[in-house]
Amino acid sequence: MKGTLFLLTPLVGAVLGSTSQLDSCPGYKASNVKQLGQRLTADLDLAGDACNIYGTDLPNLKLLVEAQTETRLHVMIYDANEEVYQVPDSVLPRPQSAKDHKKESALSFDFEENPFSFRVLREEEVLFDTSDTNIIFQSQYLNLRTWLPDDPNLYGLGEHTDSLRLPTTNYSRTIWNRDAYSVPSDSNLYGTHPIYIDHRGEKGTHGVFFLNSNGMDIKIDKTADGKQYLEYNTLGGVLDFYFMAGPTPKEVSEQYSEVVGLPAMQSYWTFGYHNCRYGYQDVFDVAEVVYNYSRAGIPLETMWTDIDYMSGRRVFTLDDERFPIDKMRELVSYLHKHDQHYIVMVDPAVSNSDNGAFKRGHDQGIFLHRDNEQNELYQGAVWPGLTVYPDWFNKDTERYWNSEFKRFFSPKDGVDIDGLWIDMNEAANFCPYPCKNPAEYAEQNDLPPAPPPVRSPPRHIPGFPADFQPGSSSPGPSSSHRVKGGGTATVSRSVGEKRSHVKAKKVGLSGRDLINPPYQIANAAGSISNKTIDTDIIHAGEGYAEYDTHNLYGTSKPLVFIIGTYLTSTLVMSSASREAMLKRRPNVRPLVITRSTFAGAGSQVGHWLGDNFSQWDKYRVSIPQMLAFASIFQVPMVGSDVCGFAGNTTEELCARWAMLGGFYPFYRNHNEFGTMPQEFYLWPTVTEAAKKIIDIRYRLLDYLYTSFYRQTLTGSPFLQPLFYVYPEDSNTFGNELQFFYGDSILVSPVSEEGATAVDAYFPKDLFYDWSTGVAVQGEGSVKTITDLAITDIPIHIRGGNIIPLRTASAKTTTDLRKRGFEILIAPDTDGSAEGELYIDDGESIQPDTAADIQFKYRDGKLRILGRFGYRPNVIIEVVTLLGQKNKRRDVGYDAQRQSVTKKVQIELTGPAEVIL
Ligand SMILES: *[C@@H]1O[C@H](CO)[C@@H](O)[C@H](O)[C@H]1NC(C)=O
Ligand SMILES: *[C@@H]1O[C@H](CO)[C@@H](O)[C@H](O)[C@H]1NC(C)=O
Ligand SMILES: *[C@@H]1O[C@H](CO)[C@@H](O)[C@H](O)[C@H]1NC(C)=O
Ligand SMILES: *[C@@H]1O[C@H](CO)[C@@H](O)[C@H](O)[C@H]1NC(C)=O
Ligand SMILES: CC(=O)N[C@H]1CO[C@H](CO)[C@@H](O)[C@@H]1O
Repeated sequence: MKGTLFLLTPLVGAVLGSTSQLDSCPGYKASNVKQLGQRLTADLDLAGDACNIYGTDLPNLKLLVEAQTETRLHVMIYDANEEVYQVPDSVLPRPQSAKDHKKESALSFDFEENPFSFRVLREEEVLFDTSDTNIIFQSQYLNLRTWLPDDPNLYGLGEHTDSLRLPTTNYSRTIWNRDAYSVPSDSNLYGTHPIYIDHRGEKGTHGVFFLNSNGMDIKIDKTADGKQYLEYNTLGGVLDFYFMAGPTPKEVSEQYSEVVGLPAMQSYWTFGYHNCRYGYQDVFDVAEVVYNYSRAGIPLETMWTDIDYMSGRRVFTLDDERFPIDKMRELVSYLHKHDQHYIVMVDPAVSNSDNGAFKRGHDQGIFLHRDNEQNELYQGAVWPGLTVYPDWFNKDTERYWNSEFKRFFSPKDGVDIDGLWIDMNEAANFCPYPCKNPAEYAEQNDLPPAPPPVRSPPRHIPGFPADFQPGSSSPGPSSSHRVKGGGTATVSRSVGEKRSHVKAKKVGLSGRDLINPPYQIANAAGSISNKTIDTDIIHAGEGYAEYDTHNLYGTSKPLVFIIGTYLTSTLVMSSASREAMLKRRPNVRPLVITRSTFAGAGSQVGHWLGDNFSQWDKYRVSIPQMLAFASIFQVPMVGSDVCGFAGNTTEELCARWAMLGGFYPFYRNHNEFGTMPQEFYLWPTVTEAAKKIIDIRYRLLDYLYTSFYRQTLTGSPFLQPLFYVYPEDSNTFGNELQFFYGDSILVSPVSEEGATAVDAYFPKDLFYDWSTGVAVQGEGSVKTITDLAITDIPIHIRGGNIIPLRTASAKTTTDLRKRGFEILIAPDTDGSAEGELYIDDGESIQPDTAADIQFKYRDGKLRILGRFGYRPNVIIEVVTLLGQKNKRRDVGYDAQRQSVTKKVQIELTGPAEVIL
């Protein structure tokens, strides 16, 4: 087979017994097959009588197969007329074929003509095989099934809180973005990532990305006679697949980043510790928390505020009594003066009431409306009550969003935020379908809820301005900005011309039931329009239906860097928000943390794992959920709400979570309204845990920054499940409670309540205990690590690695950058090790200069080489070599740690050597 890109030999296969009632569908017959270089095309025509089960069968399809790179094969089956909806290129730009790749592709494609089916192979290994099942392509339903080997190791298909390695029987992963409070398992959650990794141990790993934004059920199961399969059941779009050849898990991740885009680099400070809660009563409360952290000696890098700051929970408003602008500006400037940062939440839904953001958006005609005679605004009920929703496909929405940002978050006279948090962008609508009367629903459900009492400054807060101190001033101006009920506009002024009903190509078939499609996906919220925007809403511009684009509402599209300008076309909420942040601070990497994501979102934004609970199972599941995002979906800026969001936490859980969160790329404590406070300073053990882990995290921050940066260049994941590092060790395939933090650090958190031990798996490799420095020989078995206090988390360094550490931690990441370096060498069994260090100014999108330094250790000599562009103005102060069991006479020998430490003074300005 080698050397042949496309094999046209007909396949031979026994026809299987009945698979489902869909068997009556005739499938398609291939004809007019043409192969030109790396491309193959064919016509696919319905091979018999239409079965019309879920809509009508499309009679004429086309097949396009492209070997796009040596490791990527694109297979697409679409309607000959190209009327069927396809994910807009402006939302997910399609990867192009490499012009000059070698003739030989790692993947080959073969197919059977009648009925049409196909296979994808890597050498002899069949990766994907649709034989003996008929492809179904109907107006509201697509079905395609691939056979898999027995007991496959499959990962991905997000967003979910199921196991990292997916179940293989009777498993259904529904994908339909929703506000999934409590992040339940066996349920569709906030995001859409229809990519899976199929890991076959020694036989290699590959990935399959289904580029489709419609609602779907992906089923993994066995037939009655025990044959394993994976099956796509989709409400629309086309069959558009990208096969990534691997053959290692890391390479699959890299290849996927070529398809959906490399993740965005984040600023240095964003890796500091963040604190948030929903339910801070007023700006005094927020200031007190900032003060209490500093008094407790826990480094707080960024303070956050949830929707509490808004007036009646309306976006782009401030609660004048509890969060008045003058005090908000004082708070922000206090934070900035102390090298700390501030972030607030923004929701997409705009309150339909007397407020500027609504009036301006209404005047500009950028809200969604119904396609009826009255051109009625589409309305739902969210936090502020009656709301309307920006239409991200309207070309004027970008300007609107930018100008609201510019106004409200103005550094001159607004709330000068450093990052942004976007929520409720699935989009959430509390009012259940059909939501006939959202105003009444809002009224009955207390939206917006009554605000908490107004206070004068309750307590002395040292260091804060006089008007934060008791007895200083009267409460803010009285309720001039209260939400007014009633009197809301429901009819849109006829701004903009009436939409044309002639649709461009790939916008969507007409005549579909956009509310109750005949095939129903297993959406946990019931019908597809329930608790969200009605799916029959038609967007401005091309006229996309919400039915097709629902899963895109909250997310992003990669930005293209062209001659110093960021260009975007269609903007969905995340990218619009990123763009708006960039407008405020050009060339500064914008931190945008979002709840809803679509494939490729990592190129713009980070993600917090949603509204979890303060429970041990949520603590545990945060690990596989984070790993899926960071290593598979290419959204590496990720983390869950530390100590848990909803419900009351406990001291033990919060301490353990503080430790685990120390290894989330995005490290934030967040808590729900009405639950007991859980700031780290509230309990002695949690304070101790937090201080200890932040100390470790900060000393390792440049290691994190370097590995994260590497991912933004190559897609090679920073955080990794064990099987990424040991792909041939089958004991690692199901491990989801330990993980690698970069290539060099194995983290094995305690996972059970009340436990003081953890059973940690150690692959056959040499490790070093972080706290004792002592070598641990992994034997491919579980070791029980005991006597772990609730302020302990087992950390092991993998032999063969060099880790750059700061010599000490600091109160802020700004101060941290003034600390010198310690180079920690953890040699492998043959006595060598390698590592790297990347440093730049910490925030520019295109830094002028950077230092990209390699460390190589062998035969007692450490060599430091690379590019030394950026001058960090600190030196390497110490070099430490682990694994020195035999007593040495050196001055810095530590018999207990079995290490040698040498004091040095090495400027990071050019190559150097150290003899150890
Ligand atoms: C398959 O899963 C469904 C839904 O979770 C459940 O109702 C059903 O009993 C399961 N069937 C089998 C054979 O386990
Ligand atoms: C800050 O600490 C003081 C003193 O321990 C405490 O009374 C107060 O409740 C704390 N405030 C907050 C918001 O945590
Ligand atoms: C919408 O969700 C609610 C529960 O939140 C449920 O009671 C109702 O049946 C659902 N409606 C539809 C149309 O799915
Ligand atoms: C959580 O703690 C608060 C007190 O801080 C208490 O009022 C509330 O009932 C607790 N909730 C639960 C679910 O235990
Ligand atoms: C803070 C927050 O957004 N919580 C909400 C999450 O969503 C559910 C509805 O699904 C609300 O009830 C919560 O209040």
